Amino acid sequence: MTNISNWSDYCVATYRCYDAKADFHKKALGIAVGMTVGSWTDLPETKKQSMQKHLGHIVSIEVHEPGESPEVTERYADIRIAYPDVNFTSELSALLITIFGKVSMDGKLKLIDVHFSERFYQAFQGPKFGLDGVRDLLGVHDRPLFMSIFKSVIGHDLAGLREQFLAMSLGGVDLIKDDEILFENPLTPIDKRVAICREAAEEAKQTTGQNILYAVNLTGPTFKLREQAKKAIDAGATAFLFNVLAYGFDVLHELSSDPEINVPFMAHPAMAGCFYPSQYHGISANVVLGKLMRLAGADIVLFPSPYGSVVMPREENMAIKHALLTQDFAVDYLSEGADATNKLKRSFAVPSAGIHPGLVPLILRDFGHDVIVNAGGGIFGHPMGTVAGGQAFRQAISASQNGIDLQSYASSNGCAELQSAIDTWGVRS
Ligand code: 1AE
Repeated sequence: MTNISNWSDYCVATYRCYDAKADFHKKALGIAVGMTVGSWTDLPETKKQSMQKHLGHIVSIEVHEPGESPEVTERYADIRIAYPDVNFTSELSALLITIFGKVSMDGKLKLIDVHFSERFYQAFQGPKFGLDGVRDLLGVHDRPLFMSIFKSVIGHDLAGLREQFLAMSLGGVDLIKDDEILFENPLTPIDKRVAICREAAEEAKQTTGQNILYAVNLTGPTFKLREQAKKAIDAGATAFLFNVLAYGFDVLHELSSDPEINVPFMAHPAMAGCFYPSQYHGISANVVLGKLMRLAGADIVLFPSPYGSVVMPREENMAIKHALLTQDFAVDYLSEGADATNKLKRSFAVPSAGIHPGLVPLILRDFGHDVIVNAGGGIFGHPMGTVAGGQAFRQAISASQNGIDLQSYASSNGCAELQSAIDTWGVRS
């Protein structure tokens, strides 16, 4: 273990390493040296002095043996390595290659956390709008937000999309997002899609009085995304959906910090299954869908919930929520858990996939007031139609906010839409 006087010049990665027999100190040293100066012991003394500032350091190693508690069934160690800032530039790609490039392929090693140096952290503004900014744009502060997802989009024309948009809007949604599989296509190009949906949002507002943000899918060749974003903004775009993991965190960072792209970014988790689900490999959900998304500038982040059709363990969900809402980012935690000085705005959490009204009480129990309830099939699949599908969700949100169980609320308020949703999907507790 090294005694460094100024940890603020280092980014610290925490790894979980499983191995029945390994010498974890040797493993840690191999990472600290191998991912920085390459070799150390063989260097002459004069060279060691000049290389010292580039050397990675072991911060701590916590070894866990099977049987020490009921949860520990295999031998593992949590290893923290500090990487000197001087080795890499202020891009997330540079950081990730430094802390989890080659070693990501070397044994049962998972990156489970990262804390940033002050210099690295200061290079990022984080979400431009954040949770509070999104609420301000919508003018909704007194309840969880509600979002719906376009379904059946490929092969549909503009009139078809308009019809879907209008029905979702009349159901009482705050946000509507494109399906992430909708790319540029001759039937519904981005500028035309934005214009027609904006028109539908205005029409619905006459009835509901609600503002709506439409997160249009920003796609295309990487070097043309900026141009594409501006084209969409000129057509009236109010938010972007972005497949961050396919393009890279730095691409989101560049786009979200562009002063001319002044709308919120919604990060889709497509491909996240390549990173977090394995116990032994990859990058934890709190890092890949939490800290890195927020640092790169996502105002809103989607991820699977513990209750729907694509399931993520609750503990991992809560770790993402923590990463999106708190300031546990900077390396200062090593010296008494201090908060970072440059505070990032909070990002909205959106537990998603297979969500229906009967899951709303669980979502609000786990995520509280500052969450976006999001559904596609749970709206379009409602037996009374899409508008009723949205209304059932709004009723479920009101019931849960008031601490009333859904069945009692539906019965005592004559909510046929919620009742029908309960009859179809049930209520989970
Ligand atoms: C975790 C992403 C969820 C998503 O993008 C999506 O389209 C969900 O659709 P439903 O609600 O499962 O129909």
